[in-house]
Amino acid sequence: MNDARERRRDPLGRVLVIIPTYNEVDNIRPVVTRVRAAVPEADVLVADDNSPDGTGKAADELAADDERVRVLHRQGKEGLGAAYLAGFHWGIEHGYDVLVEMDADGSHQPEELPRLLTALKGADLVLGSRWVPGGRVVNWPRYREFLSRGGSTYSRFLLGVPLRDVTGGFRAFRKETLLGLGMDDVASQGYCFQVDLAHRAHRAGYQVVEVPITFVERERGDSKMNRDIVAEALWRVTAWGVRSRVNQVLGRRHTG
Ligand SMILES: Nc1nc2c(ncn2[C@@H]2O[C@H](COP(=O)(O)OP(=O)(O)OP(=O)(O)O)[C@@H](O)[C@H]2O)c(=O)[nH]1
Ligand SMILES: [Mg+2]
Repeated sequence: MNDARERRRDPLGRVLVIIPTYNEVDNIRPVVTRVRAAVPEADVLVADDNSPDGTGKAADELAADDERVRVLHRQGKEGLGAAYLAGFHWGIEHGYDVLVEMDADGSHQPEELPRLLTALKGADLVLGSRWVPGGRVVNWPRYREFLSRGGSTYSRFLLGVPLRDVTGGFRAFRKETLLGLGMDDVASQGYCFQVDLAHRAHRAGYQVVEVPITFVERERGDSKMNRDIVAEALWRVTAWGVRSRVNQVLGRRHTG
């Protein structure tokens, strides 16, 4: 990957922090304010799925006061993955070089963004990671930690991805990484979306680096995580893993 090595010497360029929202009216203002303070050189895109609680309107008010804040209004709830894909396309079309994923619910600390971005200078994709030394979770019930650690371990072994936190959603991508991993047929739901992106980036030979983060359980609003999202992740990861093992045995390249 000579191109990638060349690129890594360059400055990062324009950074867009994408925040998908569905019913985060009490969270959106504090999180956007914290992002703007932590990385004043970055722009923010709120990708709202027409939240019934008025999050989109609250985001518009923030955008009216700050030209570095933009809002992508989507028609209805289509899931986190679809909102991110729309945000990635918007960012690439508008000339951004780095696309950051971040939740609106306060679980991801904007103050940790500079560390993610510094790590991206030497990588193609940076994952904020709860499960590397130095990473931690605050106020998470035991079962959530079990589910998250278990999901990452299961994916690591089944997919052969040497990463500790593959389900997390606090990440920084170089534009070239997103373009190179074939994001349009990425599995678009919940955890699967994150697992699929990390798996594809690793498989395509990109350098993926994990940076420890402190993940804080949301204090306001409702989680959108549900049994269907977990079940989908489980069966999809299993299907990808089995397929890639079969292809290995048959000596074929795994194509997706
Ligand atoms: N645009 C959009 N955003 C969504 C959708 N579902 C979730 N989100 C946002 O994605 C982020 C993560 O969602 P959460 O509900 O916190 O899900 P989670 O972090 O997996 O679950 P918890 O750990 O329980 O909070 C939040 O900013 C949500 O508002 C959706 O369908 N559309
Ligand atoms: Mg959350």
